[in-house]
Amino acid sequence: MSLNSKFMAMKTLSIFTLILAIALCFNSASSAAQGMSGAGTVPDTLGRILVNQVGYLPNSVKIALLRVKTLTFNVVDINSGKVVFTGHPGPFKYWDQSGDSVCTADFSTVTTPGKYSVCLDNNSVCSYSFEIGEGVYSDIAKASLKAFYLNRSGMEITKEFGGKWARPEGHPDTVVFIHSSAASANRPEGFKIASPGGWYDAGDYNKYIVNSGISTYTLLLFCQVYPEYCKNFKDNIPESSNNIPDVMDELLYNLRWMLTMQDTGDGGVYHKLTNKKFSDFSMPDKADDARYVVSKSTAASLDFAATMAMASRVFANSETPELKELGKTCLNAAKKAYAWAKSNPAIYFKNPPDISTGAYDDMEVRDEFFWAATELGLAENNLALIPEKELAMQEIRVPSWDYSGMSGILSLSLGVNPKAAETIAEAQKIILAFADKLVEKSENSPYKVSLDFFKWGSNSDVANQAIIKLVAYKISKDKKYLASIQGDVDYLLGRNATAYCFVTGFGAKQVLNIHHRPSGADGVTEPYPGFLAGGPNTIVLDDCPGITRSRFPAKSYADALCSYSTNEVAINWNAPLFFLLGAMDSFKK
Ligand code: 9MR
Repeated sequence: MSLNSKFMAMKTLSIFTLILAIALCFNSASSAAQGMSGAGTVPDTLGRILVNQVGYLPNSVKIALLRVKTLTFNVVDINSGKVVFTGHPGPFKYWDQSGDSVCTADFSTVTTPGKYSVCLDNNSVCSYSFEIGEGVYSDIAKASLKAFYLNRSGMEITKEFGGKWARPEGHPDTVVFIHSSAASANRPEGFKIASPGGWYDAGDYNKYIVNSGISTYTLLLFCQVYPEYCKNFKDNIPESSNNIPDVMDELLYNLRWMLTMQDTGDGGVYHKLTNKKFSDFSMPDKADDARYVVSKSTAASLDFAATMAMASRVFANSETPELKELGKTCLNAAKKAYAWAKSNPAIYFKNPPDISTGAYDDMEVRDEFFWAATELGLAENNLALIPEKELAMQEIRVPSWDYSGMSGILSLSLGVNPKAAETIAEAQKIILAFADKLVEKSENSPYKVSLDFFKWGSNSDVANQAIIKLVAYKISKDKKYLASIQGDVDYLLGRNATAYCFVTGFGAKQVLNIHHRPSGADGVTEPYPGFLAGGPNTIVLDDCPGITRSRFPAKSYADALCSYSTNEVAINWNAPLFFLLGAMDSFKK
């Protein structure tokens, strides 16, 4: 399908969805209005009522946002049409990030499982519907992990596991050239290596160690924090029938690729495996430009070392002999990569002149050194490596591909080592204080979120903030974190200034046009499901000629294929999404 016809299809779908949404809203609202005298019903197409469009666990805090002033609001049971709750909104508050004012509509006391809407004006205007129930996050948690399977390189996505998104294998990467920037005595320029497997990074078809590191680590952390949930969790992937949990199987697909990115000669790790330039919007099997490994770097080697050391720790606790064995390989690889970084402490990656794909260029690696040393120290029980003094030097902000300090602190805070008790206690103190600050921010925020700064991939910051609170909850068992975590879920699933549910395939106001090559080229109208769109920001305002985005960061988003700065998807965004949704799904109540 050409790009033009794809756009037309998207447009048609958008119009269709709008009509459907109107019809649904009329239906729900008119059934809601049953038994109420003469209420005419107007669907809330203007986003006057912002709700989490997927749903809530029965005992969770449930807050919608209203963009209109009203004395009361109702919660209507869609099946019976009855008003089950009438409440009074909180004060109207202006948010400088969205440029508008909202008030809260708290209906937490509604706990009976069912399908509901929040309605105003004698139920003449109703929100998108949502569910209350113990299983509300099951499907979306599965989809958010399944997205990694759908983004696997070097593997056919079959109908059995990929449904309508089945596609031939792309990028086998069995022949990859050593780029001049990566040449060494044992592997000169043009030398061929095999580096198969792994996930495509994002909407492009390249594979980057720095970003793979944090994404794989986040899934490993999930396995560490929620082992029981992982044991029973299945998302229907080819490996689902083996004796390894699916989350672990999924991350193994990428981890095994990462291992191939190490030069076994000197232990250094290539920064990325890539085409020379971004390919056009073709399917993976049609995008067959030559592939190169480019330049070893300090950041890639340290991220690799940290992730491999973490993997060895998680695998050591596994019941599978195969994983225990792999853990030893990972630990050896980690030590070699760390040693390489120690001898090459300032090899900062920069794209060579003939390469123009993503850079993931990080000029500050103190945090990566801290993270790698911490993971190795924890994995080897080597207290001398755990950098006590460096701990206090780390910045207090969420993990991201270019900031690993918080990943080290998270790992330490969950560490079990009586001899390192003081350092672990210090890390826990940092996590709890950070989480408290995030909670305070969400309590004071008109939109009830901790996010107050919109970077590229802002939605992933929301999910990463939730990870801090979830780990704080794990450490302290203090329920005070739960409302704020729910606020993060609500934000991502529709209670935000754009009113979009940001996870593809879910919600009523759906993201349809992600900047994702297979979704743009496959001829299937719906995008690949389970992906988190990058989200609003004002960093690049001109990626879509003809589309003028809001100057307010929280609204500066375009559901358009061209909007690589707001509507791309990426593995380091889906990993915290899965962490958050999987955690919520594990709570059940
Ligand atoms: O997520 C990255 C963001 O923080 C950077 O500002 C941006 C520009 O360098 O790049 C983002 O990462 C992209 C990567 O370079 C290539 N694959 C797609 C990634 C998501 O947009």
